[in-house]
Amino acid sequence: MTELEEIDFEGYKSGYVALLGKPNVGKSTLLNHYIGQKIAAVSIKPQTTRRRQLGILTTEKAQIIFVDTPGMHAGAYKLSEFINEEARYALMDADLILFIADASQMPDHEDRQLAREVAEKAGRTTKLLVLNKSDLIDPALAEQRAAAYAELLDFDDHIFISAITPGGREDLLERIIELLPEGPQYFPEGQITNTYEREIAEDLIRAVALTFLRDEVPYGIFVRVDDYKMRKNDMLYVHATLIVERESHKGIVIGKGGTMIKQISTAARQEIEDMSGKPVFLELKVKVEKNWRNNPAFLSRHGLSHD
Ligand SMILES: Nc1nc2c(ncn2[C@@H]2O[C@H](COP(=O)(O)OP(=O)(O)OP(=O)(O)O)[C@@H](O)[C@H]2O)c(=O)[nH]1
Ligand SMILES: [Mg+2]
Repeated sequence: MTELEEIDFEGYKSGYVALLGKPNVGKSTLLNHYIGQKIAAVSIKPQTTRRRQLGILTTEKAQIIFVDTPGMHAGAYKLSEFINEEARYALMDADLILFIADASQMPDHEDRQLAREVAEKAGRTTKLLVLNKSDLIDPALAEQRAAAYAELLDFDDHIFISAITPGGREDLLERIIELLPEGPQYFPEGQITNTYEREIAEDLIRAVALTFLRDEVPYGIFVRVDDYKMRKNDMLYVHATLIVERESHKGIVIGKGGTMIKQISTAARQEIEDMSGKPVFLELKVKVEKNWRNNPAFLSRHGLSHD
């Protein structure tokens, strides 16, 4: 018996809930919904999330610590090792695993690979199959889809939801609370994440760039916020650098006559204003760091390495 098990928490539940799933299934969208604020970047492209991020929901009955993770994927870059390890760490630490699937598609090799990882590293943890994007499927197909995903892993239960519409989301939350162990409030009541605003701003800028740019450029983008401070007039001043892998990508990010960088800047400023609740002055620069995704020194300097 551990020390925690000897304490009586009078029915209060708490624990770490890992949001796992291949890229683009809607993990960060769901996290933002439960937290009621956009703390995690979301985009239409896969590989938006690169690091683990906590979203802490404290209620009268429970404290649910969601751990958003990057979607595991097969990538040849050194950066992919970091991304996949981030998901693995969350998986090993979890009290409850939500395996998020895109119900609008059949399971594929990435779902199967993730299922193998989960079975291997968290065989005994409770696992819920969460079939997201159910707004996109024909209800007649639903149970057949659930059965196809249920074959991947020994799930304890499954539930259909849509991260962008009410309904299943509330049922899922109740189910999560039921399944969590009794425990203390690990984090103070008002804390909703462990990530600093400036890091969230980096992710938001990157997600905007992912959305605007053509396929070959986005994944080679790294955003670094160089300055993030309040000015006397109650304005938030943000200076950030978009780091790309090649000279040709720099041209694409800037665009003809600076049109692309202007579009990115306008949309990103709006996102940071929504997140911070303050008027924002945003200045963006573009810089080339050749092949940074495979550069151990760069990755380690920017916290993208576990070495
Ligand atoms: N129709 C529909 N779209 C959704 C739903 N959930 C998420 N999306 C969309 O799916 C896309 C990907 O969402 P994200 O939340 O960034 O996905 P993610 O799983 O965090 O992706 P990574 O961070 O890349 O692993 C976005 O365009 C979302 O708006 C849903 O329930 N229904
Ligand atoms: Mg994400």
